[in-house]
Amino acid sequence: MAKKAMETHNLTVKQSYYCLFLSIFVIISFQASFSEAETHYHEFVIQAKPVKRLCRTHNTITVNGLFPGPTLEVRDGDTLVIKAINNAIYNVTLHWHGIRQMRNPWADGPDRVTQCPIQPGRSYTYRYTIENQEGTLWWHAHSRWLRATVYGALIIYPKLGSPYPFSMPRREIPVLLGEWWDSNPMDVLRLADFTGAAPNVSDAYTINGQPGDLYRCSKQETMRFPVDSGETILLRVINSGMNQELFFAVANHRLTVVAVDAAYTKPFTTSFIMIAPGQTTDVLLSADQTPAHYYMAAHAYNSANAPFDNTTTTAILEYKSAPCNAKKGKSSTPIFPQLPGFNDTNSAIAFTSRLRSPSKVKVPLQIDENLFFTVGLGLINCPNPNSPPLPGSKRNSFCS
Ligand SMILES: [Cu+2]
Repeated sequence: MAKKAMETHNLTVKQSYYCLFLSIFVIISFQASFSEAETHYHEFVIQAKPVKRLCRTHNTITVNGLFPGPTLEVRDGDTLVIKAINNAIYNVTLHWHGIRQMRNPWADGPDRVTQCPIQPGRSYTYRYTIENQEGTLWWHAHSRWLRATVYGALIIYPKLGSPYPFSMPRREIPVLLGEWWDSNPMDVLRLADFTGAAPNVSDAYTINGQPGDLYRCSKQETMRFPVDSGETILLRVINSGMNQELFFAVANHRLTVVAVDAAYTKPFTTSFIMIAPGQTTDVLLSADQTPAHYYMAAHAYNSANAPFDNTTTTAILEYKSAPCNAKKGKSSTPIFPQLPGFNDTNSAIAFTSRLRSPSKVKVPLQIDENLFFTVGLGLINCPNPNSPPLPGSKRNSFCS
């Protein structure tokens, strides 16, 4: 009897050990499958910095003194923790454009919609995880017109071991298109609010913060992108401008569109793209032309009968093996691309109508007629000593 009890006891001990080992194994393998995901910590100090463009220096609001701001590089599944410290004189928030903030609106950023603005001298920490998104996005200020200068690229690579759905480019270049005012953008908006008229149009477009060769006092700083002959380059084009839709092209090079707004597309080849503010477009470019210098350029697509900035921004695609005279920029000016005309709606539509999903999308055929609406109102009265009260509100607002 005692022997039997001992055997039963031994069996129970063995079973417990077995269970323990199994649990440890399950925990370890569970962690292993997620160990690739990283958490990235950043400090974004929003501060004024002297920035000289178009011959004049402005006290420009930047992140960490950079214009454009820092590029965030992560993988799908990673977490970003960004402490925004406001050392500027304006209230500010930051928005992570295109990130699906599922059940996490506190990190989305619209000023007075999902958070009170960060007051001068204060800070706020944004924390979010990338869930099943990859490609090019961007971040920007979401308070008044601070985003004219407070913005940067947000690049999401696929999970470790997952390839792009196209052959691996040898080089990747973020191309941030922007709009520059030869004044304080906050004053441009203030004036428009005061007069009721449309805000003044920008004075220049920029590529990675530089207007390029066609503007006064800009030629020395024009963005140059050195490339090797024969390589494939992924241009991650972002329209971080305030208002203007833009045409973009690279002289003598065709562009293969592979993604827009961090969603892959059915690849197609084009001589130009049209990109709206807030949008991103990833294009592959093959450096298969005669080694030389080629302009990439952007100008407005503007079909409305309204004033617009009709200037053109440029950067230079430089083949490293280009002859020396091209390198010194002396005898040979870079070749200029053909951009559609400002009001060429046919070209704009012809481009956008080619955007397709890479595979068939399942559309629900059984339509549920029950619609479910939710409306939320932010009822926290944001302390906002720096802004005048908004019409119809007690210093809190529901718009952005
Ligand atoms: Cu945005």
